[in-house]
Amino acid sequence: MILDHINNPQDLKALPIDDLPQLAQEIRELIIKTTAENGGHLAPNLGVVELTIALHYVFDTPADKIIWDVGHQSYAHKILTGRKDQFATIRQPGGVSGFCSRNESEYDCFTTGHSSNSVSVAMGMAEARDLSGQDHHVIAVIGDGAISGGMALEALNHAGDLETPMLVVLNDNEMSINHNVGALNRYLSHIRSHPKYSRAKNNVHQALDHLPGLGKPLTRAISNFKNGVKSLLVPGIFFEYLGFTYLGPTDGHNIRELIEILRQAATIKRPVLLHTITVKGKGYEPAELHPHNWHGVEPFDITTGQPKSNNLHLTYTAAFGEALCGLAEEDPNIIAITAAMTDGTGLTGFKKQFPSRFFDAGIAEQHAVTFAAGLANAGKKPVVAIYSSFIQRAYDQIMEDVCLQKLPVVLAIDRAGIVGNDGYTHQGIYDLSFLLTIPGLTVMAPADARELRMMLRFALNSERPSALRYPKAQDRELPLVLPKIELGKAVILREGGDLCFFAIGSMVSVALDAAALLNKRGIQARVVNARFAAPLDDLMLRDCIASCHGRIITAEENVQEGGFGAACQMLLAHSGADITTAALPHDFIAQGCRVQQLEKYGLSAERLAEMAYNQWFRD
Ligand SMILES: Cc1ncc(C[n+]2csc(CCOP(=O)(O)OP(=O)(O)O)c2C)c(N)n1
Repeated sequence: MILDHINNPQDLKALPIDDLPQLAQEIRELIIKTTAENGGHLAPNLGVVELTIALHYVFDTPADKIIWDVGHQSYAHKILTGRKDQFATIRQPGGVSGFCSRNESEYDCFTTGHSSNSVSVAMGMAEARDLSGQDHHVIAVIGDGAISGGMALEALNHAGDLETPMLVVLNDNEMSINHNVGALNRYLSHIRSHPKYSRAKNNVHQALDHLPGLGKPLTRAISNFKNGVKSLLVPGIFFEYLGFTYLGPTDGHNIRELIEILRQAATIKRPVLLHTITVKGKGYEPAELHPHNWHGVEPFDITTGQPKSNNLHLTYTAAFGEALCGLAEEDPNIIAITAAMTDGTGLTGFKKQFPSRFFDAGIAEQHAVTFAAGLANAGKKPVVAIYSSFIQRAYDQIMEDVCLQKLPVVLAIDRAGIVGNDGYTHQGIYDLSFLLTIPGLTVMAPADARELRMMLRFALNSERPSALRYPKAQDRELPLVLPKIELGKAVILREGGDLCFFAIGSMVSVALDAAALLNKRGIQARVVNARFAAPLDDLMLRDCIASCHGRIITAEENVQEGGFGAACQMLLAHSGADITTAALPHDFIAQGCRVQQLEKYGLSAERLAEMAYNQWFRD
């Protein structure tokens, strides 16, 4: 095996180019085998194996800097940069990260996970290089989905203007997670479908540039004519107008061709955009055939392509999708919006059933939220479904365009809480804190899927902006009748006078279990399902203080600072109550198993019961 002898880019550079296709094959096999065991981003990684080899073959990393947008496609990069032997631990607790991480390797020069920032990062690093009189290369590798994100477009606009030498490699596989959307995508597909333009490009440039000039007016006319003809004939003219030298499109699986064009790009002392065409899922047939099913996968059987565990339990995501379809049947004003995460947010069924009322805004969380504000302003009932971590991008839009204007937009915030194997960049553990600062926003979290349905209906009937947050978890139905939702009203699920668990969302069932454990020790805990983090149920909190000797433990799957518990503490600041907040630490939390991490941070039934016992009942 060639790969046995490759531990870093220096080893790679010692290989003849003819060996590189075989190396690519071996890396692919390792990626497929490992992803089948651990799960991960299979299709994006299979598409960039040749590109990764070529980049490390031509450039001199880590002195030259490569920034992988999102970083979900960095597996081959990790294998080639000293992490081959740990690769089996990818996405596992304590193992190699599934994204690029500055903590992990000097070859990962930026920690990534959120899309569309690589051009900005690369540009900053390139400017700093020039200001410091250094001369290394800076390269951003960005997908055709990510390049349509607002940040990437802002950076392209700026980079072309500054003329700082840098290379943007556009990895165009015609896919985001689902099929790509938008006008830029149509433009790229136009270039892809006319490969002959590529070969013609240099000739066209040269021929036009050598047309003779005959006096000023004629020169202007000829110049206009040249630009007109170029825009018809030169691929990538859009990028050229932005100030980039456009190279390509080139076959992203032909290593020799890639090496040649990268060497050429490295000689150009201005911003260059290299457009490579790749196949998402390349080399594993099921992934090539259905790349969107293979973007991110759970462990699977390589021969059949079937997932190893068949999970038939209802997730909150599925419950949300079904509930929204049911409500949309009753109300034609309901509209669903995703930011490039149709499947992930459970909207696939809605898209099929109500195609004209479904919008995929692309990787554009900010735009998706303000687009919803526009719809709500004109009388529609928009529901924007976004993961907690990604909606961080739209904080300003929620504040200014939705809440300041009191528009009844519903934010359906999925993956709120610990997310598991994706780790640091994807944790949804800050949303309660940043949403609670916004005046006039109703913030809810359901205790089970039935309550999620009730809350969604409540939010859609509300005249205020609402946020509804729910975890990456399966439903565990509470064995209780749930009273109807009333704004800012909590409900008592279990009576007890020794202490009170005042819990929200996923922590309600955990608190019920903790109360059952305390009951075995003769301690009676009241359990309250808070339902709302804003507005808080002031009366209920004061009743709990009076009925439970002022002993309250709040519980939430969010960081401590600025969260639900902190809001309760603030509300009761002068009440004399003894409030303890059970929450996640104010930190960035690494990849791991959700259940184990909740246990570690004190958010399991055993740990909550222990907390109560140690605080008030140990003699
Ligand atoms: C801000 C943000 N929104 C959404 C995502 C989720 N996400 C991860 S990869 C991806 C698609 C990226 O598509 P593309 O750039 O074309 O790369 P490909 O996976 O096709 O290689 C999306 C939407 C994210 N990582 N960051």
